Amino acid sequence: MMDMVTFSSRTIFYFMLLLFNCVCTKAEWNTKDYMKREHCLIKPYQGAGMTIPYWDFIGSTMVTNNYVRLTPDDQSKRGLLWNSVPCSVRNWELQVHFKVHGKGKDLYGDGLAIWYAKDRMIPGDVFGNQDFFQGLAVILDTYSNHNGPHNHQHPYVSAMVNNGSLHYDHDRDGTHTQLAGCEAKFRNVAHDTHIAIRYENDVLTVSTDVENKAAWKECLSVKGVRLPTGYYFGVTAATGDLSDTHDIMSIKLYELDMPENPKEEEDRSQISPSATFFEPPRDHVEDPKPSSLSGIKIFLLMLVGTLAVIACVVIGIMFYQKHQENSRKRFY
Ligand SMILES: *[C@@H]1O[C@H](CO)[C@@H](O)[C@H](O)[C@H]1NC(C)=O
Ligand SMILES: [Ca+2]
Repeated sequence: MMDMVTFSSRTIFYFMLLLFNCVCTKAEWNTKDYMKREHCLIKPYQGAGMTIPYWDFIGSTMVTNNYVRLTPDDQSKRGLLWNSVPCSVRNWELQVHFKVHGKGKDLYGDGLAIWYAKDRMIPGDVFGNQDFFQGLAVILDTYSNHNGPHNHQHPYVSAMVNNGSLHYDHDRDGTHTQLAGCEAKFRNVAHDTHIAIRYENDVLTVSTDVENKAAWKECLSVKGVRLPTGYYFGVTAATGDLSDTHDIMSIKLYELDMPENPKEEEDRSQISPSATFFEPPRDHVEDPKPSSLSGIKIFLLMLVGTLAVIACVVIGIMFYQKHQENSRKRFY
């Protein structure tokens, strides 16, 4: 009798496991990578009551049957959605199915951000999350705060790595501190929009699928990115004077193939997030430094002037001597 009970509950457990895996990996073509259920947000979201297994949410975040709404299309909202299980996977790919839409035709904002960060559930000014964060942010910025001339359009996707010392500067749309970025027209489109963040062997690659082509398009790829293990995944969004609806349909984390030599792998649990390569600021033209620039110019002008004077004097002396010789010859 006991054996029967154990057997059947185990069967149900395995059947459920199979079912989850099927639902999760259905659309995946790379069978070597597998999904980590504990970092996954998939339909149906709700567990018992208003909770989502493995996820916490605060602020304006609202859970429905078909999406998790981080912010409605109303002013001054912040919505946070954070995974409650730290990620021990070293190489991973996070795929987020999202939707940004609203009534605004020309004015809308502010956008959303996808996080792999040390601290979770702390509201703040960086698209709903705290500033001076530790970890990685992939920012989907829909509103251009910068007043000066632009090198890029919005919506704009960018990546930022922070060890807690950097401030996200909205006035420059974060271009000071970004690793790289790209334009992506993901807002108010009728089709599905996806973003993939791949972190493999210290290479961070962000791709989008927002053009209804069912294919990933590379947005940015940066090597030399060091992220610790044990951080949390999260998604946050914010509205200000301008607003938009920011929805999350699904979040899926895939563990990627282990590196060839796992024995040489260093322990990443204690390192500080860092990036070797930063993009030079895009739309921030350095203010000219008149003193030092004209100083160099004056120095060069004086140098050229002095050389010209010396040359003239030398030529003049030579000419004079030649003339004197000629005069002397003429006299004799
Ligand atoms: C944090 O990053 C800044 C600049 O990116 C660097 O100057 C500083 O040394 C870093 N601090 C730590 C503890 O890694
Ligand atoms: Ca902005």
